[in-house]
Amino acid sequence: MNNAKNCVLLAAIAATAGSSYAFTVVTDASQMSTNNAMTDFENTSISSRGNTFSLDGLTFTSNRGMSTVDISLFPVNGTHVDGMALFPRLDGEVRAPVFPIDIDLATPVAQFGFGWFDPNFAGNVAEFYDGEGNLLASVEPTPGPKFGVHADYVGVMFDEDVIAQVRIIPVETSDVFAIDNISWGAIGEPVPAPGTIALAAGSLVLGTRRRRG
Ligand SMILES: [Ca+2]
Ligand SMILES: [Ca+2]
Repeated sequence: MNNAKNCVLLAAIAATAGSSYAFTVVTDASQMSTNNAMTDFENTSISSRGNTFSLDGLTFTSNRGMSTVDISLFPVNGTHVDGMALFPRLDGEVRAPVFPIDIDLATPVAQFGFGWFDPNFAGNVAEFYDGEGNLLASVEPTPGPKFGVHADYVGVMFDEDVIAQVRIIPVETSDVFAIDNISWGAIGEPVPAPGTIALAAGSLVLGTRRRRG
């Protein structure tokens, strides 16, 4: 089922060969680290959010405005998306036209994924950029039936904290969508390998014994 996504992965590596980092495409929230932060919009109300909206350390931007909406009455509710979600229209009406949503991270992260409500056309894409605006990865959701009976999960995992911005771009302004259950997390400083820790502990014991002797 992931052939399409894998093709996009390879294409992304080829297209950014000058600054490429290896990454894994994520297709379900269960693949993401349990240490990640989560923005699920459940603490928001149904409201217009303007062209720029900040929540949980994420800054969302969409040129035609956004709103937080309740999608719980749609059949797909509970699969990748749930309850309150972010919708790329200022008036909150779940209809076309819709426009891209950019998400800026306060500090770069290694993992980023989200539920994509109702992707219907091939060519929708989530683009992942580093802090200098270089495209790192490009992942398309799997299209499905219309009218809110379908959702997909789109994400990537890197070995380094390189993701600074994510652009969610509908291929057509008529492909109404929303985003929810955003998961992101940094790796931070590399963790020492277990062998290194054991060696350091052994040295400490040795040093203690010498002092006693
Ligand atoms: Ca939600
Ligand atoms: Ca749609």
